[in-house]
Parts: sequence; structure tokens; C-alpha cells
Amino acid sequence: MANVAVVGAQWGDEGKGKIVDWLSNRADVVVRFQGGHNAGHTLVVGDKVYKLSLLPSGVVQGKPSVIGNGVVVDPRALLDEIARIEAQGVAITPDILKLADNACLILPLHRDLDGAREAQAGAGKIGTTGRGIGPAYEDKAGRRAIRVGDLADPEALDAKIERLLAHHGALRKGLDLPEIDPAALKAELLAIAPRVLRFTGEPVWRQLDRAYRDGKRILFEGAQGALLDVDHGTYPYVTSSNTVAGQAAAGSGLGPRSVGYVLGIVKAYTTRVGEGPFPTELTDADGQRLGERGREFGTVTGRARRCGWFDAVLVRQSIAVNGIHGIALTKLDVLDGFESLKICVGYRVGDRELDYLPAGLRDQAAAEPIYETLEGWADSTQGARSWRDLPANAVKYVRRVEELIQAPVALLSTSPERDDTILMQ
Ligand code: 2SA
Ligand code: MG
Repeated sequence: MANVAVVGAQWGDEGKGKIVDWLSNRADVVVRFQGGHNAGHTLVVGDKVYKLSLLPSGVVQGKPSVIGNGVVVDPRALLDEIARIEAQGVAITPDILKLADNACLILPLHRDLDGAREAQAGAGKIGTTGRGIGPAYEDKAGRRAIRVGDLADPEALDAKIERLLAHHGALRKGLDLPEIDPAALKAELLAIAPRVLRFTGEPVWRQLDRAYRDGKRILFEGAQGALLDVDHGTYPYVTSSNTVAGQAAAGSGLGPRSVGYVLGIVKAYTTRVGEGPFPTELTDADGQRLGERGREFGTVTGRARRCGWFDAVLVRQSIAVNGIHGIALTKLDVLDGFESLKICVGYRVGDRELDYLPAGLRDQAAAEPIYETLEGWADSTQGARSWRDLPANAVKYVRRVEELIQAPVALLSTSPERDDTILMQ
């Protein structure tokens, strides 16, 4: 098996957790390369359900798991999550978890800013997860972030905190947030430093380079989805990181040659949480049915997800910008019992017909889907473990999806259970 990068090809929540878990069984190292605890991956293993936000899915299997430099790390959230997963009987030792010392931290002041800005924006809000992700990436790009490795250098921390607070002080004043005491922030950071630093050591890029040279199988675990990518997504209704497969290289410190296969995770219909354009959104009974049958509530914030028909235009675009070799199609069973199903094959924007999503927000919001209708199937596909178990119309749906998105279905997942996965090739 080549080194695989797994990325979401829609707006996140495509069911990456299950596929990553399935693949991490076959990998030697699992790496997160972007995002933070805004991700939410649910793993179902036997009768146990693990909910991961920041930890790479490999930890559940006891595989060496790397939080790469491209991730923004809330140290409190990290320690809480470790405690929660350990309470479920999974040991997370420094042999298992490796944290990049050049990853940037999310601090309480980032969460404050995220929340205050969203509140102030009113109807213009992004609908963020409120975890401080955006503000943390702003500070990273603004070259004033505090990084994991800085926790090991108490003396240098004062100047860094001062620099950071010079920026945040002004912002907080404008938002009526209380002033931050630098000494208190420093004390807080130093108090948790040892528990975070135990997961650091040899540079992560070097550990990964060695693993690569030794022929170890590396799995890159993406979070969110391509339509939430800060460059390629529905900007500004996006997250603040690059979520596309190219980031696997930059966000881990292993170059692009190390990624052999890009697997896109694609849900058999479409969902999104938060605000922003969504051409195939359904606000009728069909949409409600997708949400109920698909249990479409966010892992992280519990918010109900917006639901709609499969959008082949978006996914085809995603496949191009990610360089996706093949897809894992998930949650096909949610479509069981619909009399007919629609697939979006183009957009009407004013008097133009487009076969891609335009970059401008106004055009995105105005895009009217052009649909193709397919017959549904009455029988259940849930738990199907081979092609032969699928009703003929379900097979037709999958084949049509492949044609439209110009990529093969490599895996078909028919329930949250690890073993209900059909290998198509
Ligand atoms: P933020 O908090 O700054 O990243 O929010 C910006 C926008 O990005 C959306 N967002 C998400 N949408 C869906 N799923 C997300 N996380 C997963 C989950 C993860 C996954 O299951 O909850 O599949 O990896 C996620 N994270 C951010 C958010 O709704 C805003 O629209
Ligand atoms: Mg999710």
C-alpha cells in the first residue's frame, strides 16, 4: 500500500474518521497536518465509540501518531482529550503520540476573539466552531504565535507574550473583552508545559523522514473538507487552514513525494455546518429526512448540519484541486428508500451555465443547481459487504457518481462499523 493522504472532498463530515480508522489498521504511522480541535472524527470499534478532535485516529490502534506543524494545538483541549480517551482504556504515551514543536498554540485569547467576533458579526457570521482556530492561524501568519517548543523556554516566553498581547490588547479593547495579565498567561502556560512537552522530542520532520526512508506506511489524516479550504473553498465561509491534500506535505514536514495515493472521502449526499453558499441545500422534507437518517449533527459542536442532494460539480472540482486518485463513498445507506434521487450536474448563474463553482461569493450564492434524476431503491444497503449485496439502482447511482466526478470509487462504506466497508477494486 502506498502512503495515503485522506481528505474530505466536500464541507467536512464526510465520514473520514471511519475510513481513517480502517486505513490506520494497515498503516505504521498516522499524521494530522492541518486544522485543530475543530475536527471531529467518530470511530466505532466493536461496541466502543471514540470521539477524537485533535488526536490522530491512529492512537486508538496504538499506532505512532503525529500532530504535525500545520496543526494549531490548544494545549488544554489536547490534555482533556488525552484524559478522555485514556479513560476509555487507550494508553496515550510519548511512544504513541508525537507533537511537532513548531506547531502553533491556540490560547484562551483566541477562543475569546473567535466568539466575540462571531457575536459582533450577527447575521454576517461565519458559523465557526468557536474553538479559536481562525485567530490562531492569523497569529501564525502574523509571526507572533506562541509555539509548542516555546513552552520549554520560560525566559524567552516573556518577550513573546508581550508581542502577542500588544496585538491582542488593542483587539480586545475594541470588542469589550477584559485585559490580559501577561504574568497570569505565562503562569498558565508554564503550569501545563511539562504535560505537553512530554510528547515532543526529536523533531517530527526527522522522525517522519526516517519512517519514510525505512519504508514505513504513512497515513496522512485530513480534517474538514476541500470546500472549507482557505484558498479553494467558499471563501470567506471557510476554515483558516489549507485542507487540501497538498497541505499534507507542508503541514507534516515530509515533502510531496511521500504521498503516493490521495483518497477523497465523499458522502453520497451533501452536508455543511455553519453559514455560506450551498447550492443543493434542501429545506424540505427530503432534507429533513437526510438529516435524520444520516444523524447529521456535528461531532464537535452538536449543531444540526444543513443537508442536500449530491453535488457532482463540487466533488469533481475537489478531485481536481486535491489530486484525488480515488474516493471512498460513505453513507450510501442514508439514501435507502427514497423513490428518486437527484444529482447536481451543473449550475445556472444568471443566464450562464457553469460546470464548476465560481470563486466569487455572489456567484456562489446565486448558483442554481441543474439536476439529473435517478431512480431510488427500496432495499437496504446498510451493512452490505460486497458489490453483490447492493440493489441494482444503488449500483447505478454509484456508477453515475463515478462518471460525473471523473474518479473511481475505491471504497464503499455502508455503515459506521469498521468492517462494513467494500473494497471496490
Ligand atoms: P472554524 O471553527 O474557524 O474552523 O470554522 C470555520 C468554518 O469551518 C467549518 N468547520 C467544519 N465544518 C464541518 N465539520 C468540521 N469539523 C468536523 C466535525 C470535522 C471533520 O465533525 O465537526 O469532518 O473533519 C468543521 N470544522 C470547521 C465551520 O462550521 C465554519 O463554517
Ligand atoms: Mg466529522
